[in-house]
Amino acid sequence: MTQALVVIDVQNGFCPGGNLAVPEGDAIVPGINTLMDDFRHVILTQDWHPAGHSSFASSHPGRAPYEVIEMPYGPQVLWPDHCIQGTADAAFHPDLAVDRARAIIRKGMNPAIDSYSAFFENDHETPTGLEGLLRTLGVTDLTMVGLALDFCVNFSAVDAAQAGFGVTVREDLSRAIDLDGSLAAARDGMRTAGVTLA
Ligand code: VGL
Ligand code: ZN
Repeated sequence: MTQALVVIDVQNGFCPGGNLAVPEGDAIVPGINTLMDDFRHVILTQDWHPAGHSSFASSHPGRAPYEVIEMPYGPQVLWPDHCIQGTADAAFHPDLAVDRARAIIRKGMNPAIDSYSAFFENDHETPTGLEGLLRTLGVTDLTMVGLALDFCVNFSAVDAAQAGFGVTVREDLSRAIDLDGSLAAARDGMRTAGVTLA
């Protein structure tokens, strides 16, 4: 068994003061830094949108953040503008031990498709390359932590389990947005996919 730690989107934009702040998003940083010492491979993901991204409510006249619209690839929650490439909002939390990371996977760069998962864009077809990286490294088992538990951590964990990795999500080192029951639905979906919630 070879393990990797995948740290999802621990960025200023998802921490208090950020454009899409997750309650207590910053509280998990010290624990994640400590956990990194237990892993040979540490991967970070970074939500990295071009300005005017199609997941932003501001790109859809008459729409407000947190409304849901139909996109060609399925329903899409509209978000406040967040994590725009090169901005402070998109930077990692300043205390995150980014130097420990073997690789940083950026996602959400295609203007037309959102990407919650670290493995595939929301069309569930376009890969980010993370699966190939992990397989090349011989990784079999993943521990996932980060933001937000009910969106990017959830989608990443389900995709990883479906790809055949053993997956554990550390809920104590993750925080949720919890939109209209999204946290409960995410927990159900992860359990159904065979993800261990710890
Ligand atoms: C995320 C919403 C939009 C996340 C990213 O990291 O969970 N959520 N973009
Ligand atoms: Zn995003």
